[in-house]
Amino acid sequence: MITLYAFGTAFGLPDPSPFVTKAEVLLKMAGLAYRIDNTGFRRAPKGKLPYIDDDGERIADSTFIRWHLENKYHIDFEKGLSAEQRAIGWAFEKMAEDNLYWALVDARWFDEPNFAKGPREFFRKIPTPVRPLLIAFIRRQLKRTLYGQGMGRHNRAEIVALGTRSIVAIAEFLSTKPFFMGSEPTGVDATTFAFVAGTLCPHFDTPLRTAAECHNNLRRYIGRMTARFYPDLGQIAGCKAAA
Ligand SMILES: N[C@@H](CCC(=O)N[C@@H](CS)C(=O)NCC(=O)O)C(=O)O
Repeated sequence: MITLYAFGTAFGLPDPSPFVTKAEVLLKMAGLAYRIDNTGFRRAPKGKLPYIDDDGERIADSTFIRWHLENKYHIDFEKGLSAEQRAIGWAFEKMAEDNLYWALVDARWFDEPNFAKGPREFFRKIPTPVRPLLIAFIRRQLKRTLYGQGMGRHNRAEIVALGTRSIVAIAEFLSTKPFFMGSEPTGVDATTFAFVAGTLCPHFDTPLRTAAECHNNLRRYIGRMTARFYPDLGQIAGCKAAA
């Protein structure tokens, strides 16, 4: 049995981490049995979630998890796609993971009202005397990471402009198709679903969310993906498959 190490459902999302959601959707697409464990962060091989344990073998990082599933279980997440579509899928995935993601981090962790009702909650089990110190330490570290990555060198308006451009690109490529590459979901949908759902999350008030809400096709897409892969979750951000 595969164990997926995750943070756990939060803010109306399957997981606050889009990378964890991506990995879970891939497991669902593969039709493999798995269980979720929300207690593995401290033992994460690369210090991040997600990772999986597959019969004693630990694989960290959502892309390596995908490649592991493809290799070990002979799953083709891109069945029927042309080489051109596969290349486009990879580019969109990395745009979401390495660019849009950091705009989401900025909106959730460094906008004070969003931080107060969002990530601050992750620390609620930490004893009161050390909690503010730990929160300040983690935020300082994350700020440094954001700066090192590059996104943190921009002002808020510039960050929003970059994130919005990614949302528009996803919406325009999706266009009227039911799923990202056509009539059926493929591997790239695990990523685009996870990051668009995270952007639309109504728990956070962000200009990026407002930008995403303008695209009805994105809302229907999230509704469609949720109905297919998380039927028990109801709706994410009130998105219906047909609206
Ligand atoms: N490249 C990784 C990124 C995973 C990632 O950034 N996870 C974040 C949550 S969204 C994390 O665990 N951060 C904890 C930390 O950096 O301390 C993947 O694809 O899995």
